[in-house]
This record gives sequence, C-alpha cells and structure tokens, in this order.
Amino acid sequence: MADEKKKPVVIITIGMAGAGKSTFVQRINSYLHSQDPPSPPYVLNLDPAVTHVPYEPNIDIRDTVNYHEVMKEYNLGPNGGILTALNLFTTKFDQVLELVEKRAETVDYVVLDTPGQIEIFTWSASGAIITDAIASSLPTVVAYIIDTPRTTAPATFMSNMLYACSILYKTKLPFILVFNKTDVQPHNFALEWMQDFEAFQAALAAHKGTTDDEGEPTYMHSLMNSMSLVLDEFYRHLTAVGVSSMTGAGIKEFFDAVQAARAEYEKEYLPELERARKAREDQLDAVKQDSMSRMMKDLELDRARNPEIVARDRWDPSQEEDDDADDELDVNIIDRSEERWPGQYIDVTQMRRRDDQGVSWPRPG
Ligand SMILES: Nc1nc2c(ncn2[C@@H]2O[C@H](COP(=O)(O)OP(=O)(O)OP(=O)(O)O)[C@@H](O)[C@H]2O)c(=O)[nH]1
Ligand SMILES: [Mg+2]
Repeated sequence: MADEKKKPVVIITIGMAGAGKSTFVQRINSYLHSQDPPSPPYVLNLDPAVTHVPYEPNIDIRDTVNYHEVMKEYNLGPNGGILTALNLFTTKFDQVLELVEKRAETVDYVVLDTPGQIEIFTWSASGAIITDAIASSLPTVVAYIIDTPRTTAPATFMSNMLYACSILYKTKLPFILVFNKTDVQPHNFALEWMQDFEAFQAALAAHKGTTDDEGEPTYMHSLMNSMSLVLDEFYRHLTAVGVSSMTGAGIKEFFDAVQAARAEYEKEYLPELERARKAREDQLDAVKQDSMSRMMKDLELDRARNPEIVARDRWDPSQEEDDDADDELDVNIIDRSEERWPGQYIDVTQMRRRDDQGVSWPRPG
C-alpha cells in the first residue's frame, strides 16, 4: 500500500465472562497468519488471572505482574487481585505503547484480549487509561463479543445491548458487535431484533413472565418496551457480524467491518480527539493568560499607589552607553554579589572578557 505513514489497527476485544474473547483472539490470530502473505498480528494478553491462553501473546500481563502474589501481598480476593494487577501493569503502559509503536510499520493489526470480568476493564481507571492511550496514538476499534446462544431471551439480549451501549458512549470508539458461537446458535434473530424494534417487542410479549396474573404487561415488560425504542437509535451506529471462533465462520466479514471501522475512526473519532486536545490547550492558555493579566493588574495597582517611585522608575535614554548595547540583550541570570563563596554557581558570561572579540582563535584544519 502506498500509505506513507501506515498504522496498524488496534482491536480491543471486550465481552462478558465466557463470551469467547480469548478463543476469538486465537481465531483472528490464526486467520491473519494464514493470509497470503501472512500478516501476524501483535497480540497483548491483559488477563492476569488466565491460566492458559490459546495463542502466543507478544506481550503478556502475566510476565509483568504475578496475580497470585498481588492477592497475597495486598490481601485481596480474585476480582481485587485482577484489578490491582491491571493497575500495576498500567503504570508501565508507556513502555507497552513504545513496544507497539516500534512495530507499527510492520504489523497490520494489534489485538488486545481483556480480563474475563468485563467490568474490571470497562469501568476501571486503568481500563480507561489503556484504552485512551492506545486510541490516541493508533486507529482503534472495539469488538464487543457476545455469547449468542446465551442471549436468545429478549431480557438477556436487552441487558447485553445496554451494556454494549454504555461502553460505546464511554469510549466513543468505533464499535463492532460480534455475535460469537454461531455454530451453536445462528445470530439472525439478533439482527432482526436490531433492525425492527416491533419484532423485538413481539418477542418480548411472547416470552412468558411478561404479563401479570390479570394478563396485564408487567412493569419489567413496559420498561423493556420503552428501552427498545432508545436502543433503536444506538443500533444505527453499529455494525454487527456473526462469527464462530470455533469454526472460523464469519471472520472475513469481521475484518471487512474492521476496515470500515478504521475509516470511521479517522473520520469521526480522530477529529473529535484533536478538538478535545485543542480545547485542553486553549484552556491551559486561558489559565496562563488569566494569571498573567492578574499579575499585570497587581503591578499597575502598585504603581498607582506609589507615584513617586514610578516617577523615578523610567527608562533614561541618556544612560545608554553605546549602540552595541542592544546586541547584548541576552536574558541571563547574573549573580551580582561581589564575593564568591565555595560551591557558588558562577555565571560564566560575567567572566568573559569583553575584548575577546578581537582575538583570532586557532581553528582546526
Ligand atoms: N461452540 C463454540 N464455543 C465457543 C466459541 N468460542 C468460544 N467458545 C467456548 O466458550 C468458552 C469460553 O471461551 P473463552 O475464549 O475462554 O472466553 P473468554 O471470553 O475469553 O472467557 P474469560 O476470559 O474467562 O471471560 C470456551 O469453552 C470456548 O471453547 C464458538 O465460536 N463456538
Ligand atoms: Mg479470556
């Protein structure tokens, strides 16, 4: 490709425990290896508690922090242990970014596998730091992995979609819904519910437990009915693909969606990021300007209060020595004390003899 500053796309896999994140990472890893020419991704495992990963990660959080030691040392349970391990790892994330950026020219994809408990990554400071740091230096997309066979009940489907929605609004990154395990359960029901909220409402009505003893819709039913209208707006912003990490079905479609998401990152996320950066700089500038003008005002007030000092404190042109004086207008911190004492910083410009200019120093060659 003639793209002079080629950058890999970062794929962050997020999903409920057991949705198949690690199997999915393994599948896209082997898919990319089998391309012609092979395009091995750069893979990061961020799950400190996993005992076995079905792929060979380039960077593994387990090499940096020992999850069991963390639990022991800080007296934590499993979730606190994972979170603390992730926090410790995040303190070194600048080094991780450096390593990733070193490979930016030669790698097409960087893939992140996240801890099993979704909220540890999505609602922690370190998850946010990692996501923001990586997304501000490379095109990044979120692959939200869904356990399709376990999401066929309308209520489960809705809560999973609400969770996805919250992550989308939090990260603001291009988002791909990955309906996994389609070998067990095809995902067409999900697509239908997403495209047509009336179909979802019909499924909801047909599901038992949505009416009370008198045949009236329950509170839960009415709530979900209304929320399906809200989610309708959310669905418009996403792409959904069905895959089987087991068989490899749908993986090519997933990568097509990643390419589209990359374009979206460049068109929408990046300008927004730059706008936010500029706003932050402007705000800093404004603070600086404000302190400066307050200082100047104080100075003016001072001068107004002490007119006789001001009268003496004026530039006197008769004191100008000669025309060369302007050339010496360097800002130097000069120590004016007469006597030097041991350990004093010496301003070498004061030691320079003024008649140096006339001397012709020997030059090499
Ligand atoms: N049938 C089928 N099973 C799958 C598929 N993908 C994953 N699995 C199975 O789902 C289970 C969980 O898969 P993992 O890849 O460990 O899921 P995970 O989201 O990484 O799990 P945690 O990190 O523990 O939260 C495993 O038993 C996988 O074999 C798939 O496409 N089809
Ligand atoms: Mg996993």
